[in-house]
Amino acid sequence: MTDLTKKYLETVKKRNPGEAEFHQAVEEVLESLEPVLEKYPEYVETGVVDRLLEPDRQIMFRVPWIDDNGKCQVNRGFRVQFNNAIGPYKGGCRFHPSVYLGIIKFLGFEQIFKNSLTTLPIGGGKGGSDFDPKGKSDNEVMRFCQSFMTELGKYIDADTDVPAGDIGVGGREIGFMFGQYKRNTDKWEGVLTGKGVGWGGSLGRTEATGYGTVYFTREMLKANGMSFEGKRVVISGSGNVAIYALQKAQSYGAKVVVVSDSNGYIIDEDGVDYKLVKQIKEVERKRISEYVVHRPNAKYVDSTNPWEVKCDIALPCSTQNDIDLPKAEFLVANGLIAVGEGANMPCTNEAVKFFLSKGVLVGPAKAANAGGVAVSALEMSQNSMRLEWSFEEVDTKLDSIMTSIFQACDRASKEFNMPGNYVAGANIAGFLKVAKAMKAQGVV
Ligand code: NDP
Ligand code: 2IT
Repeated sequence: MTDLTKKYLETVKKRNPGEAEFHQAVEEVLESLEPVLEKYPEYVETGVVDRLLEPDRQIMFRVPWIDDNGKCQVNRGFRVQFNNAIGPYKGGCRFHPSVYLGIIKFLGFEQIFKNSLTTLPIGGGKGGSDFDPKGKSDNEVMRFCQSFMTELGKYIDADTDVPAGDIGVGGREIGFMFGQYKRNTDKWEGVLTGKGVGWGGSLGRTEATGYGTVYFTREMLKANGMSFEGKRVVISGSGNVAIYALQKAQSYGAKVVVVSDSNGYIIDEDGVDYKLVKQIKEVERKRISEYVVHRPNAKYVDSTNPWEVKCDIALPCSTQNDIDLPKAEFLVANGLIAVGEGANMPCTNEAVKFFLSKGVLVGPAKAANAGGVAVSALEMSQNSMRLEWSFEEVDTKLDSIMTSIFQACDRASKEFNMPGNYVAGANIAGFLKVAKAMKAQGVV
């Protein structure tokens, strides 16, 4: 680590105590940028890096709501508007009990580079709450979302900041939040993405992150003379990203044998039944253990570590720090060839370094899962134009965006003498576009 990286990192740690995930995300990016800052010292001299490490604005607010027993509950809401050099703040909202400022900041920080990679004009932001939608009635979720939006709505609009979904926030939550925004402002505008089809949502947005992860991984494999065909795949998670990564990987001839949730995982050597997972998790909102009721040949394992099952390709699609060094070591010892990060920061920095040292291909989250936000940006375009594109049109655009993201990562990794290191390539390519814009716009 260079002295400059150490200095930036020390400042970040001092200024943001106790925010381990944010420190982790910053460290990974700064390490990748070392040769870039040597080549372009102007980004140090004009304070571009110092400014990138400090969010434009961090909003924290109380979210009071009444539960079904008539009792007042209080949660905490967040929106971090990190950087809008290349477009309005854009990024999802996460509702999960683990949410605190450090998680929202790591997500918002990564979103800057991810959004830059999409080639579309969107800045970086993220929001959420420590509210847990699990086990709540639809009415409770609605009252929570309305209260959350009544406060958040003061800081966003279609040209300023456009939230979307993430863990715990899907079509139902976006619907309730959009309704409340509209009621409070009297404006119909594309202030949220991931809306329902028929009222401003884009066809293909639901599938976009999972499909995009597989499109990126396909390109990465192809560039290294391989493909999904016949490969054994393990997926963590069984939510929005996991479901559509599962479907797309299978369509390319992969054999997906595992999906999981926060309680355990199922292993199905006949290949996981995508429609069944979709029905259990997306429609019925039940536990993945339910799967074996319908598929008696499959097995439910009461363990939160699906990475104890060997595979050729790992698609982590649940949450951050899902794969640590010991899990990475197990996977590599058992023949892993590639990782496609559907989730945000699903591998620890140590795990990523280990994978790269062993020649395992790593499709980093910022690049590999950018398909979701890319189609969100296409939804914004459709809303502005008052038009609706077909599923095929959106999917074709998504595929070509993911392919061009892979090419950008590949090019940057070669330009800075780290061929095949798509992690560094993504950080560098994502950074350069934002840095150039920030320098041109002066010290703001
Ligand atoms: P969902 O809420 O739809 O699904 C999340 C899945 O991960 C569920 O299976 C959930 O299990 C599991 N999970 C969540 N938290 C944990 C945890 N702490 N430990 C173990 N398992 C956990 O979320 P998404 O599919 O939308 O998001 C998954 C990942 O993808 C996240 O990292 C998100 O940031 C990232 N992402 C999402 C995008 C999107 O468009 N939705 C875009 C880009 C990235 P359970 O059902 O038990 O809660
Ligand atoms: O992490 C992500 O990119 C998302 N959760 C999607 C963001 C978006 O604005 O669609």
